[in-house]
Amino acid sequence: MSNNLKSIDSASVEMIEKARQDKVEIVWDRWEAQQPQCGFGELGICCKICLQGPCRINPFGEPKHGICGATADTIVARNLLRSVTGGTATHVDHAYEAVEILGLAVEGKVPYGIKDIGKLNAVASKLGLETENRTPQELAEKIVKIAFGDFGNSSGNPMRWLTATAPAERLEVWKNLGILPRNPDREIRAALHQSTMGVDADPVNLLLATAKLGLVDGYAGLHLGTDIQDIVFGTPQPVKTEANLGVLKPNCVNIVVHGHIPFFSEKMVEWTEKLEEEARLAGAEGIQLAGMCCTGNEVLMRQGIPSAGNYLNQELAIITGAVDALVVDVQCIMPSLARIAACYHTKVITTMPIAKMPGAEHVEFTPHEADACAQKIVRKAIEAYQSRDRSRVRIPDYKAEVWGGFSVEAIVGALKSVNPEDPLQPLVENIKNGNILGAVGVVGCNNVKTTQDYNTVELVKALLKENVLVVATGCAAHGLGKAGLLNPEGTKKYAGEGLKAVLTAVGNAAGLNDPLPPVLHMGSCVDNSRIEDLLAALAGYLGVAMKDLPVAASAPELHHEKALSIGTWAVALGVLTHVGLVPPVLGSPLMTRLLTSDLEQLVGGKFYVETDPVKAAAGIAEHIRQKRRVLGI
Ligand code: BF8
Ligand code: SF4
Repeated sequence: MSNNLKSIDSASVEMIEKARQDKVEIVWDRWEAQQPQCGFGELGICCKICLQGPCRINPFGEPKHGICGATADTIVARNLLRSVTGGTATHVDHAYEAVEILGLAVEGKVPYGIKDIGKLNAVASKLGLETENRTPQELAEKIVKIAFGDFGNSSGNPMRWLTATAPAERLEVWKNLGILPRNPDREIRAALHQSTMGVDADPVNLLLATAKLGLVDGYAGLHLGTDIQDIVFGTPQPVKTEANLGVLKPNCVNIVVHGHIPFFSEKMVEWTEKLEEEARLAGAEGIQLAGMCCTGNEVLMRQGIPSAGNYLNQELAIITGAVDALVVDVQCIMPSLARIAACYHTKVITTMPIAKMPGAEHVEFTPHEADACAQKIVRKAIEAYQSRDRSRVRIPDYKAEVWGGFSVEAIVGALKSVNPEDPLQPLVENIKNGNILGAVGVVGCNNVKTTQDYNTVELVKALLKENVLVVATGCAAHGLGKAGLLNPEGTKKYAGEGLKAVLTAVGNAAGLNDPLPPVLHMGSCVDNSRIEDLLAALAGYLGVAMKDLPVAASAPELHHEKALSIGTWAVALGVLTHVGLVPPVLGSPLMTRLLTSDLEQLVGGKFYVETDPVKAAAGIAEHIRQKRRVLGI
């Protein structure tokens, strides 16, 4: 753990100490109990795909082969493909449910609608649909049909959502590599088949399959999910709110939503507002809803709901003693939550049929019963509030102002205040003249193996000093928010002179009387799709390929399989992708070389592994300078 510190977030540090006093075991204790972690696993050379295993390869001698004869290269490549397939499956399942709900909404069967006609038209146009003389319902129906068409595609042609979204230059690259995905479900199935015992032993072939799964994630997961969610809930526009555990209120019913599914959390926003009076009747001043992880980002972006923090904050929220209900849907939810909640009055409520937890209450959320379900949960929280033990409450007094809601549409909107006719011109001009060196998307998780938020915040501070514009999503965005990097003060404090001048000019032109934040919060991990849209717009404007832009991506504290699948997609887009922790691939020197070097010749992007955030920022800045030299700017 860098610096031997568990977190750079003062609220976390305070709650870690309270957990110790309350004698509650939390994630850092369990991490310690796991030391030393298995070296074979860390290197990716443990295989338990079949029951002859587990087999382990000795990187320094014998054995060199698993029982079936698999080499370290095969084992690492198979494991990586399986991880990326796992990550991809989460986003594709998420997006599929979004499509299902839009389909039901059009039929009037569920309490959702079409909120953003502009986005509906934009998505229809990109899919090549005629938008004139069609009602929103008709258009939505056609969009749903095309999405489901991808999931039922038996033709062998590539996914339509992908061909409609990705730039032509990329399609050509992927076609030549033979990695254009067809039906997302089929690709997930094929990848599990390909990587099971006794099928593919060729690491290069397995790596190409991994890249293909990255594309499935990008287009049948991220883009599909974002497009549909924007249609139903609206495309985010700039909002101001706050982040950190200090957003919890001592005299309010505190409800935290955690997970990834806005179809659920949006209903919670609606019903916490509608049932506020019931909370007052129960003796509270009102209801404070806060978000955590990516569903937190979804409601932050669209509704300005404050953030209670990121992945490593989830247990600490309960430790405050002030959370009445921690309501979870899917992904990144620690199975420890119910055990910890049992030491306090907090109700942990699971909502999804695929994500239950022993010791938690389960209130099944179905789109048809969405309103009744959200009401029931809010009432359970109000009930729990009445049994809160005030002697055990300590809400850390830390929170920072956060500006969010920077969809591409919102960024273009802000730039229009500088140049209404040609909004991208000021941005491109400032990239060309060097006021902005380049742009980096900082994304991904926390990981208990490294100090919470340290890699993310230090990397970003170093990039800002170099006049690199940063956009952020996921738990990285929460971390940057807590550290004060998502508000105008962050610009004044951390941005280099050129970047500061640009952000100030745009902020003033937009009538904000303040600079834009140095880091633009673009949303959840699914919203990484928005970053591609921004890159595609910039590349289109400059008339260059995306891989030639002075940009990079970074996941400084990744832990989830989803971060690997998103990272694979970013590399396939041609983007240099930094990871701040070493993925389990070093046991195969061949795979390590392919991922961190040779891939660049094939797709234009590659992985860059550097665990020191300041060195990583220097490496990324050098990469950006190199791209600028090639572009002649
Ligand atoms: O999808 S950043 S810890 S919450 S995986 Fe999970 Fe990682 Fe957070 Fe969101 Ni993304
Ligand atoms: Fe061992 Fe091969 Fe089975 Fe893996 S697939 S567990 S290497 S025998």
